[in-house]
Amino acid sequence: MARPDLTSRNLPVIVIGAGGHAKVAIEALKLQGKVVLGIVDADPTQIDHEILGIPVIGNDENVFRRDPTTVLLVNGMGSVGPTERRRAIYQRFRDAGFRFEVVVHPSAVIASDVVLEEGAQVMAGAVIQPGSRIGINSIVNTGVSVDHDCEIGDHAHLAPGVVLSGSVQVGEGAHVGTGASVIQGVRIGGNSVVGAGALVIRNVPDGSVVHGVPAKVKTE
Ligand code: JB3
Repeated sequence: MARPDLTSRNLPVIVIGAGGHAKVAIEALKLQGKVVLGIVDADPTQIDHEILGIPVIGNDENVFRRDPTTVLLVNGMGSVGPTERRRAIYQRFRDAGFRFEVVVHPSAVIASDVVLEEGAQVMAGAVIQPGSRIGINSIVNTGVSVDHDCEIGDHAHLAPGVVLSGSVQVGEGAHVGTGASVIQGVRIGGNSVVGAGALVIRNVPDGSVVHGVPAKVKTE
């Protein structure tokens, strides 16, 4: 399960970003019993808005002026393709000494030996089978199925309804789109994008975009 040095620290949480992904993360955090101090957002018009009763308390400076040992952060930025923005947010705060909380919706089914790295997020209804590792700052979104011995790279995003068979490797920063399915033993390359609904039956090269049934590299 999650690294003990992260889950044993019962610190309050601040969420970065006040959009749709933050809403899903906050719902899970509340069900985990976490204290959420507030949300920070780059858009000044978001100030004083609330998500599920949690207020937007300022921009990122509101976090940077705090002592990094007194709060944990949750990355509320999702991705609908390239994952760089979410990764950059994680890196900026991590470089300043802040740590990221693991988010696990209580309805997720996670095998006892699964490793959830720092900042990993497992949303409602996800299933993760034994032998799998979920990388730093990655998202296993709503209803995703990760079967045995999968490796999900750091900063990767498995969008809602993705199905991975056994021993699938998802490279760092890859985005696997909504409802895509991947057969056993396939490697999805780092920073690649798998289109929604694709059926992946062959390895996906690093940095490529694939789509379709069966999935092929997009050429245009
Ligand atoms: O499909 C699903 C289930 N979820 C999607 C998710 C994965 O990605 C969702 O439907 C959206 O397509 C998308 O959600 P996300 O990332 O929450 O996007 P959006 O609703 O646009 O909200 C992003 C928020 O982050 C905006 O309010 C931005 O102003 C804010 N933001 C952007 N950069 C930032 C920064 N906030 C802070 N604090 N710092 C930044 O650097």
